[in-house]
Amino acid sequence: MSEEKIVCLFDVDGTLTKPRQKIEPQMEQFLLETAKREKFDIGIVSGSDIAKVKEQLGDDVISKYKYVFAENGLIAYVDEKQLPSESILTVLGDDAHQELTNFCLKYISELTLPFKRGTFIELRTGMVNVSPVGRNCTTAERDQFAEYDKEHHIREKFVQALKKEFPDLGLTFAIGGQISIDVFPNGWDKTYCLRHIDECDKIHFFGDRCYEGGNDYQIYQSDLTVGHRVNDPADTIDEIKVLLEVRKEMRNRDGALQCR
Ligand code: M1P
Repeated sequence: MSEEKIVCLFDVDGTLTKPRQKIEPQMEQFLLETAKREKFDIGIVSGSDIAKVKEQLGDDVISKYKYVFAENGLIAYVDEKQLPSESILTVLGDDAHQELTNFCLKYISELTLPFKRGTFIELRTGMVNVSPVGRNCTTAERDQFAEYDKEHHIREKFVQALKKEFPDLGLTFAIGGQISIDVFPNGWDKTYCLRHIDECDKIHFFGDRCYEGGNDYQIYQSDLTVGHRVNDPADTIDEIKVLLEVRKEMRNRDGALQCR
């Protein structure tokens, strides 16, 4: 009986790294060595753009892993080759994009937070990233805003307002990281990247924001994946070990059945 071909697909922030931090060398070593030993392919899927993925996983990320998907897979590399991408602007159009931008800027201008930093809106290839506090936060400021947001639900309220204002644009508003909201066309969530994965028996997805409204929700729930919800990078390692243990038991059981 041939070995089941699996792909392990990992979210980045909160799954392989602390939010917006670099991957720990032990984590990277564990991933690469385990995948080689156990013969599975690794995929990375992030809501962030490719520049941020490189900052966190290394400039050579594309040569380290078979699949690297930034912006939910709108920017995709398979075996180091970049695939064609689509732009949110072609789907949304300039008028709707401007309405969205104006609404967000107005909404943010009426918010009083403990502090604000610059870059409130970032237009990427496949999404618009909106941050009420501003993307120019230091790490300490991010953590501070994240705590404030937990208490005051700034982003949740913002998402409700966006859904109310733009019910017909076919957009999804997802809370991905610590300080921002990702806005993208319906269906351009992380399940988008699955179309780029070669035929295999199972895709195991590991992510931390798997609850409704989180940016791992759709791919975690998808029938095309086996979802693993994790709390942090250490938990990801534990989940991989459990998965491999179950695989080993199944292999042994199948082997024993064949010998009968
Ligand atoms: O974790 C993925 C998210 O990472 C960043 O989120 P934040 O800056 O809010 O922590 C962003 O790049 C976001 O788009 C992405 O989904």
